[in-house]
Amino acid sequence: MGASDFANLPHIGESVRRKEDYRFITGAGQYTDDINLPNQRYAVFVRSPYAHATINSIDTAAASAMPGVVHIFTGKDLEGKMGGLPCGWLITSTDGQPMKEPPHPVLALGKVRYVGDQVAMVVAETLEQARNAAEAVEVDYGVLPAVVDVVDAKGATALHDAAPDNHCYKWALGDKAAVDAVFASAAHVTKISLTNNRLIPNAMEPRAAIGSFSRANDEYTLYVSNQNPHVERLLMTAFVLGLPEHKVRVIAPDVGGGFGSKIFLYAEDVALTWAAKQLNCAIKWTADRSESFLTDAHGRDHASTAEMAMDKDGKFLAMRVHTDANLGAYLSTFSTAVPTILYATLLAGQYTTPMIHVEVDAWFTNTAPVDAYRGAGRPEATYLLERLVSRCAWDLGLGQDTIRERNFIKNFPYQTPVALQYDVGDYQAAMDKARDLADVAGFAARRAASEAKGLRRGLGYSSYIEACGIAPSNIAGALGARAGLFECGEIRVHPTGSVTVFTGSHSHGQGHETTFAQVVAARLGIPVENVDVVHGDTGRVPFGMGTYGSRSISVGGAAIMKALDKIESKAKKIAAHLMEAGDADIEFKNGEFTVKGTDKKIPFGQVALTAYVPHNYPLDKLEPGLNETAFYDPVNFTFPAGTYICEVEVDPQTGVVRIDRFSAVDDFGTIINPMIVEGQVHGGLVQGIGQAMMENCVYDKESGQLLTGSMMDYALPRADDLPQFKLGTVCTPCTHNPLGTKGCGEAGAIGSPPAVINAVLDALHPLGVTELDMPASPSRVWEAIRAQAR
Ligand code: MCN
Repeated sequence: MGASDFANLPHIGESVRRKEDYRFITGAGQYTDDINLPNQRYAVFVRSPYAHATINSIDTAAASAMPGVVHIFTGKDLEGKMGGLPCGWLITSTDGQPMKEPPHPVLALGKVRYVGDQVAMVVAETLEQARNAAEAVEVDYGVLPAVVDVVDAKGATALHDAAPDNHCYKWALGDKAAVDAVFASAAHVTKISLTNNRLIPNAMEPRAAIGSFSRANDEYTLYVSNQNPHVERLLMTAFVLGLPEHKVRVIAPDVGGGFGSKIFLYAEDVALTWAAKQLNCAIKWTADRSESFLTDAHGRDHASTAEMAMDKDGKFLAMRVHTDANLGAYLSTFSTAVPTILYATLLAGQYTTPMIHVEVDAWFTNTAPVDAYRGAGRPEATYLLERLVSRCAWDLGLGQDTIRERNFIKNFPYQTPVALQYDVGDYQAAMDKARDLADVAGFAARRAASEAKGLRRGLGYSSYIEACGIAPSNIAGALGARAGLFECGEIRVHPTGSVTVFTGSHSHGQGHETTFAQVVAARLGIPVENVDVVHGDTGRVPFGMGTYGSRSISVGGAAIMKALDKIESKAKKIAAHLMEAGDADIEFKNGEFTVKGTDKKIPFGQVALTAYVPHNYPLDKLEPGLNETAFYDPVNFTFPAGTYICEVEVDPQTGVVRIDRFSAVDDFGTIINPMIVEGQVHGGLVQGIGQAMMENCVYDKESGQLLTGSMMDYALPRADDLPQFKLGTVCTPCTHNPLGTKGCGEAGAIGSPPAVINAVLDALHPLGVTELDMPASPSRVWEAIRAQAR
C-alpha cells in the first residue's frame, strides 16, 4: 500500500484518545518501582563525593556487620568477572589518532572521576538498612584537581591514562581548503561564538531496576526503566557479562519518561543483574532525585565558533564551524555519535549553503557522562545555525525572515554538503504559515506599545530541520558508525479477528499503544479497541532497537506495515479459498475481502477464524495461522522541518524576559494522531524553552561539585512561564516510508531555543547587545544590558 492510500484510511489523522491513559490516570500503571519480586533485597550505591580522586582503600567491615546487610560489592569484587561499560558507537577520528576509549568499570577501580561515580553497592534486607550501611562504608580518597569546563580540559590533570591530555577524538566533515578559499574572497563574513548549555534530564520517574535470577532455569531477568530493552540486553550480555543473550530477559515496563536519558546501559543495571545470581535473590534499586541529578547522562555542553561567508545580497556561500564537545568523565553508550554524526550532518539546515566544513574536538572532564538528550546533536546544530543566520541578517540589515527565505532549499531531493539527502519539504510554506500565526504584521504596533511602557520587544525566528527515523544502516555505516538501527514488528491475528502487535519500539509517554493500534486498525478495517500493542519485553517481542531519535512511527510503524503486507497477502489466499476465486482476483478494503467484478465478500474476522479452524483448507498450499513478523531498515532518515517564531518582552530594568507569543509550524508528513502529535510538540517546546530561559547545569569550577543538584537550583519550566502555543502544520509526506510520516517527538526541543534567544537579541539589539548565551535568566540579560551601558 502506498503512503497516499494509507493517509486516506479511516483512523489515520483521527485524534483517538490514548488507550494507555486509563491505567495511568487511575494509578494502575506498573512502573519498575511498583514491581516487587519474591525474595527481594534492596541496593544502595556508595558514590564519590569528589570529582576526581584516587581510591586508596575501601573498608566495608563495619558496614557489613550492620543489621540486615547481605553483601557489599566494590570494584575489586567485580574485577576480572565482567568487562567495562561499552561505548556502543565508536567514531573514526579524522586526525589519524585513534579515538581514546578508556575503561569504564561497573564499580570504580582505583579512581573516581566525577561526583556521583559509583564506588560500592550495598545490598540489604530493607532499603533503610542498605542506606545506613552505605553511609558506614569507609573510603579513603586522595583528592586530585578537577576540570569541569570543556574549554579548560586541554592540559588539565588527566582523567584517564589512555587520554593524557583529556582529548578523546577529533572528527571533521567537509573540504576545509575549499571552504577557506570561499571565505577568503567573500563579500561578507559573520562570525559568532556560543555555548550550548549543559542540561540535566528530569524524567518524572527516576531510573530504577530490579535484577533477579532463577536457579531453576539458569535465567536472569532485569526489570529496568529503559527505552530500548533489547539493546540493553545486547550490550550487557555481549560486552559486559559475557552471557548468552537468551539467558537474560530484560523487561522495561511502564516508563515515566526518558527523553533520551534511559537509552543507555548504566552501571547499576549490570551490577544488579550480576549480583542477583551471586546472592540468589532479587535486588531492587530506585534512584532518588539527587542521584538522578548526579548520574543520569546529561545533555548538550558544546562550545563553538561558527562563521558564514556570504555574497553581497546575503546568499550563503560557505560555513565554517569548530566545536569543543564535553563528553563528561566516561564515554556513555552513544555519546560519541551525538557531537558528530547527529550534529555535523544537520548543519546545512534548510539552506542551500554549498560548502560546509565542521571540526569537532571531544574532551573528557570531571562531570557526569554526556549523551543523547531530546534531540541529541540536532538541537546543538540548529541552535548554532539559527543563531548564526539571525546574526547574518542583523549584520547585513536584512529581516530575519528575508535572509532565511533567500537561502531556503526549494528543489527536492536535495543533497547537502554534509552527507544527508533531504527527500522532500516545503520550507517557504512553513515560514508563511508561521508568520500568519505569529501576526508578524502586527509586531511593529506591539513593539511600540511595549516601548511606551519602557519595555523592549523582540521577534525571533528559527527555521529548523532534523533527521529522524534513526538510523538507516547504510547511511550510519557510511558515516563510520558500528551499526544502523532497524526495527521489528510482529502481527498476531487471533482466531476471533482481534490483533496483538509486538513492537521493538518502546513507548515511555509517546502513546504508541494508541497510534500503532490506529495503524493496524486502519489497515485491517477493524476497531482500534480490537488491537493491543505489546512492547518493552525481550521475552515477548522478537527483537527491537527501541525508541529515541523520533524513529518509532517511521521505523517501528513501517516494520508493522511490512508485517501487515504479509498478513494481507496470506489472508487474501485464505479468502480466495473461501470464495472459490483466484488469489489475484481478491481485493481487500475496509475490513472486507471481495472478488473483483462480483458481489461476493467475506469479512476479515471470517478469514482470521478460518486460518485457525482450517475447515476444508488447502493445507498442501497454505499453513494455518495468521501471524507475521517483519524487519524494516529505512533507506533514509525522515526530515521534519518547520519555522518557529517567538515574541518576547524584556524589562531592561530587571532583565526579566516574558515570552508573549510562540508560534510553531511543523511538517511531520502524514500525521496519524493530531492530538498526540500536538502533545509531543508542546512537550518539546517546553523543554527547548526551558533550556533557553532557565535550565542550566553548573559545576563548581574548583571542586567539581554539582551546584545545581536539585530542583531548588536547577530551574525547570512551569506552566506559568509559558504562553499559549499557536501550532500549525504543513504536510509533505515522507517519500520513502510506507506511512509518509516524519518524526515529531523532538522537533519542539530542537527548533525553540534559537527562536527564544533570537527574540531576546532582537529586543536588545537597539541597546547594543549582540551576544547572549542560554539561559536568558534575568541576571544574564541584565548584565548584558549593563555591559553595553558602561
Ligand atoms: N506520530 C504521529 N504522526 C506522525 C509522527 C508521530 O501520530 N507523523 C505519533 C507517533 O505514532 C507516536 C508519537 O507521535 O505516538 C511520537 O512519535 P515519533 O515522532 O515517532 O517519536 P518516538 O515515538 O520515537 O518518540 C521518541 C521521541 C524522543 S526522541 C524523545 S527524547 C521523547 C519524545 O519522543 N521523549 C519523550 N517524546 C516524549 N514524550 C514523553 N511523554 N516522554 C518522553 O520521554
